[in-house]
Amino acid sequence: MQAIAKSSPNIALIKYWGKRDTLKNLPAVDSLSLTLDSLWTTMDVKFSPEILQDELVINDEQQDKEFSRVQDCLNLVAGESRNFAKIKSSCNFPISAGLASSSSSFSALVIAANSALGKKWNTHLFANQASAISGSAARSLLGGIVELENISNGIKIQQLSKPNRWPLKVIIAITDTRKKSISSSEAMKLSAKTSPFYASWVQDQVFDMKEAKTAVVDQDFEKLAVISEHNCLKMHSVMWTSRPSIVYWNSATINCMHAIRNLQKKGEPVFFTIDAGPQIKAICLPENEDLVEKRLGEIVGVKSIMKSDLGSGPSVDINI
Ligand code: 2P0
Repeated sequence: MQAIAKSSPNIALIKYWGKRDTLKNLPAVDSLSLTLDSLWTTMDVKFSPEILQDELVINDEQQDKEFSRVQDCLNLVAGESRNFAKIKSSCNFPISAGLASSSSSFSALVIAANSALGKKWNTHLFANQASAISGSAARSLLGGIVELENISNGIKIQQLSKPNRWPLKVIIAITDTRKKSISSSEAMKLSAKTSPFYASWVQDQVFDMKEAKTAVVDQDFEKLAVISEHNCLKMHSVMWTSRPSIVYWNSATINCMHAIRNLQKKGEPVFFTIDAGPQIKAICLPENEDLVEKRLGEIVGVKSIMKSDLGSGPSVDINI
């Protein structure tokens, strides 16, 4: 009744922002992402009748509150009359800081909980369970470049490109490791309710997805760069025009953007994306990885740099 799963966060190039059903946590738009490999979260889940209450330990620290989302996830996978569980998690990057920690955490939790119960891998089932808790988590169930599509009553994920087919590099400039001031979930609800641009954001996503998918199939870096930056800035425009406005950036975030734009002017194949936090993710080709890392590392306010290849997806270790 115990299993350990390891999963990596994913970085969306065509973003998920907004829900079409808040109760079922279904996304309003399709999305496309890169699964990383050097950032990871492990989840060790043990169900037992001898455990007297749910227990959650993250990076060796006991969590006494705010683990209702973890409990909701276990209830979804194992049913409300399940045994209590001991959950031990480790994460090698900052949590809740715009680095997609919920995607790696909840994908790993769904895999570990199902495996601890002896259930076999089922991509569609696991994706819908993960997505019900955290919309971005389903995409981390597959490696490489992944599409998340809305279907009636749920979602569907598929791998568009294996990690080695197009070996993109992701360089992350960390500008602030503090927890974000407003959760993505709350911020999305606010955007849907108050931004005058929300409806067109949802409508335009169909075109952006089509462009990005064509770029992936054709390995057209320039096309992927243009549509990804556009989609990212559009999502942040929806956030900025929410009331009250949601601004996750700081001055280093903007300076990193300018640095990347300057590299682009010199013909370097690199583009940026930014999620619900102040970190910049630069996507580039292997040959300009060192230059991008150097330029971002020089910017005042950049605290550290993390680098990743595309990953091959989660792994699991079962111990019943
Ligand atoms: C994404 N984000 O596509 C977008 C871009 C943040 C900005 O998916 O509300 O924390 O739990 O379903 O999983 C945030 O993801 O959101 C997110 P909920 P979650 O990556």
